[in-house]
Amino acid sequence: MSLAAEVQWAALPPLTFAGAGVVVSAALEPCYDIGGDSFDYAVNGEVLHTILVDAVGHGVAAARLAVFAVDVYRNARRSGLSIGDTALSIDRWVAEQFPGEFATGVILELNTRTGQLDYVVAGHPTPVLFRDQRPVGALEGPNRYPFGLGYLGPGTTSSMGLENGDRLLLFSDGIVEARREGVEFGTERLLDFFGRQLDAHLAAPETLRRLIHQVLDYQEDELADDATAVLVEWSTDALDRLLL
Ligand SMILES: [Mn+2]
Repeated sequence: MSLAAEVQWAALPPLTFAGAGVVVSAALEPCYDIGGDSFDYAVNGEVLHTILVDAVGHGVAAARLAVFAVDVYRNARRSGLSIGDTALSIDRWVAEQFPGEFATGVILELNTRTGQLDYVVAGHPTPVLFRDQRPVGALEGPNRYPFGLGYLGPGTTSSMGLENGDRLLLFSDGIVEARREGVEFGTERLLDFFGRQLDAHLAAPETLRRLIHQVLDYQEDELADDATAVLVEWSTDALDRLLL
């Protein structure tokens, strides 16, 4: 394992968590020299907190920046900061500690009792909502500046209400920008593939495993960037489905 991979993997939580009403599962396929993707989640009472970040650059520097961004996130979360203030905190700390660098990311909070979803998208591919196995579309709301440039202001949070059975797919650009002969894997291919897997009623970790293999196959096992996907399922029988 490379040093960059040590830095990256030591910071990751268990890849799947299932609780009452919610399943969160992630798959991270690093490229050869580590592209700087990372993620984290926690469930506090009835609220699921999740982040996915993608640091600029490659190697140890990118892994350190990604892990640092997640550290700031954890600290903010444990301090009880709102999601908007958490985004500001990451922005400011990354600007201070890694001047001239940045990380894109998505932060979300889901109330697993009511389905209330709050989120911030910071220069990152916008998560896609699936309802009844079909993509409804990308989450609405502004896509803000990445973390670390010092441009994030107040009012960065968007909100919506999920319906029972909804699934959210977070992903890094390494998934959609995987290339074969100059042609990107692309969002359309991602949504089509994902919808078909959801239709097969697979558990979240198996769905993600198949997605990563699809991306690897597409690029003939030579990723140019980390490919990461995080799936959040909100439903009353999410846990039952995982255990089937
Ligand atoms: Mn990337």
